[in-house]
Amino acid sequence: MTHPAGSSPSETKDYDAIVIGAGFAGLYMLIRLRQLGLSVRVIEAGDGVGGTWYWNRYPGARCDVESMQYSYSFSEELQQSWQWSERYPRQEEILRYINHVADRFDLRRDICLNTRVTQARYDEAADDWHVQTDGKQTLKARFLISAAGCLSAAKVPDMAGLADFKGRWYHTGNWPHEAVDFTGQRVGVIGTGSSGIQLIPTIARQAKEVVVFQRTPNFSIPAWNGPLPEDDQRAWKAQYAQMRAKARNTRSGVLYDYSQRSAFEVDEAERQAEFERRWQRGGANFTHAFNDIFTNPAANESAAEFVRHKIRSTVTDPRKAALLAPTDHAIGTKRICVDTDYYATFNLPHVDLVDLRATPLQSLVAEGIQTTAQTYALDSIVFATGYDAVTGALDRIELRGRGGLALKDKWAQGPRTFLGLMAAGFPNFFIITGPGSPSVLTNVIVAIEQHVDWIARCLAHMQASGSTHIEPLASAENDWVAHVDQVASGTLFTQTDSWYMGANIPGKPKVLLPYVGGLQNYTAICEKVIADGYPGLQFDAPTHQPA
Ligand code: NA7
Repeated sequence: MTHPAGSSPSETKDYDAIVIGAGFAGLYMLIRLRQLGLSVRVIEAGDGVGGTWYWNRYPGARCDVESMQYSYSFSEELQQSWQWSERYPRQEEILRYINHVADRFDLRRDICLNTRVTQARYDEAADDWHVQTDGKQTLKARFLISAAGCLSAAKVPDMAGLADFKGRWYHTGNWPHEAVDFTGQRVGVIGTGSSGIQLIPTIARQAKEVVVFQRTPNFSIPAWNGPLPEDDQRAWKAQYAQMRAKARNTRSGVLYDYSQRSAFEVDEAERQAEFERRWQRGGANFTHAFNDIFTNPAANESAAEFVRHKIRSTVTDPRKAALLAPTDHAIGTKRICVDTDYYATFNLPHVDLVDLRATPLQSLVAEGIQTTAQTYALDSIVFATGYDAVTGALDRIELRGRGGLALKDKWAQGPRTFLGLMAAGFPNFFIITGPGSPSVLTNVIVAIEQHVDWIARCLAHMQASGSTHIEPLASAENDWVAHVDQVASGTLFTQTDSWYMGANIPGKPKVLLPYVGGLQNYTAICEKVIADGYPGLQFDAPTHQPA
C-alpha cells in the first residue's frame, strides 16, 4: 500500500483506512493505524482539529471531568509534560491540548480539513469502502472507521419564525470563531442542559438583560472550580500510570469516590451528611454517594431532594426557585450538570426565567421570542438545545453497507451493534464510542482509548492471520443488543425522557443509547472476545454472507 502525503487529495485515492473526524477519537486512531503501517486519511469537517471541542466555543464552555483525568493516557511523555491550569479545563485549554497532540505526533499531514463525509458505500465486489465528501472527492479504503463523535450533531429545533428574527442567533455546538460581544444586549437563552447551565452565568456577566427560556429544569452540582495547585498536579503525575489503570477499572472511567453502601444502610442524618460532603467537594461525584442511586427510586429521591433543597436555599425568588428545582426525572438519569454560580445567577436583577411549560414558546418573531403569554424583545438568541446524540453524526452521512442497506434504516427501531463497535451487514466498518458501548456515560477519552486500542489489536490480528475482511455475525449482534437492553431495563435511565434515550429528537426511537453495564465490565467483555479468538466475528471471504 502507498502512503500518500499532502493535505488535500483531489482525485480518487486509495488508503488502507479512512477515519471520519479529527477529535480525540480520530487523532488517536490515526496514531494507532500508523503504528500498524497502514495508510490513513482522516476527514474532518472543521478547519481545525478538536471535534466537539473545536465547535463548542460558547462562553463558559468547560469539561465536567477534571483536567488531570480528561486527557490521553497513551503517552507517558505527553501526560508528564502537559500542564493543566484549572481543576476543570476550559474549552480553549482543551483545544490547545488537542492541537499540541496533533503537532507533537505529526498528525496533520494525514488529516484533510474543511471536508465533510457525505456518503460512504461498501462495495461488495471489491470488499472496500467508497467515500464521498462535500468537496466531491472520492476516496477508497479497505476500512472505514467512524470517529464522528457522540455530541457533534448540533440540533437547532424547528421553530416557526426563525428566519424572521432580526437579531443574531447562535447554537452552542456551532459557535462562531470570532468573539461574540453581548455587552448592552438583551439575550434570550433557550435550553437549560449542561451547555445552557455553563453559558447563562457567563453571559449574565456581560449582557444588559438575560431571559432564560426553560422547558425542563436540570440538576446541577457546583464545580468549585479554581486553579489547579501545582502540588496536586505533581502528585497525580507521580503515579499517573496507576491512577489511569484504576480509572479504567471503574464504571465511568473517572476516579470518583464510588460508595459501596446503599442509601438506606445509613440513617437520615448520615445520609444527609454524605450528600453535604459530596456537595462541598463538587462535581458529578455527587451521584455516587450511594450505590443504589441509579437503581432504587427511594435512594434517588433522597439525593434529588437534597439538591432541590440547595436550589431553594440559593435562589431568593420562590417562583424561580420552584421552577429551577427538577421534579420530573430521577437525578442522574439526565446527564448531571456541573456549574459555576448557575443558581445564584437567578438572583441577579437582570436575569429572568420563563417557564415554557406554563407559557409555551409559540414562535420567533422579528423582535424576539413570542410565548403564549407575551413577546420578549431580544437582540440575540442562544440555542443551547443540544444534540442528536450518539447516532446523529452517522445518521447525517449516507452510509450504506451490504445490499445498499442504509445504516439509518438498519437503526430505524434503535441502533444495533456488536459491542457498540461494529454492525452486521457493514463489513470492515468500526465505530468509536458507538451506541451500545459505554460512551457518553464515561470519561469519553478513556472510552475512546479503549475502543481505539481494541480496533488496533483486532486489525493487528487480521494482519497476522492474513485476513482483510471483518464483519460481526447477526447472531452476535442480536445477543449484544439483548444484553444492552437487559442491563438498561434494571436501571432508572429508561424511565426518563433524555438525550441518552434519544427522546430529545422528534421521531427518534426511545432506546438507551449507551451501554449502562459499566466501563470496567464492558472492557472485560471486549478483552474476552480477543482472548477467545474473536467469537461472533467473521474474518473470511466477503462472498460468505453472515447468517
Ligand atoms: P441538552 O442536555 O440536550 O439540553 C438541551 C436543552 O434545550 C434542554 O433544556 C431542552 O429542554 C432544551 N430544548 C431543546 N429543544 C427545545 C425546544 N424546542 N424548546 C425549548 N427548549 C428546548 O444539551 P446540552 O448541549 O446542554 O448538553 C449536551 C451534553 O453536552 C451534556 O449533557 C454534556 O455531556 C455535554 P428539554 O429537557 O428537552 O425539555
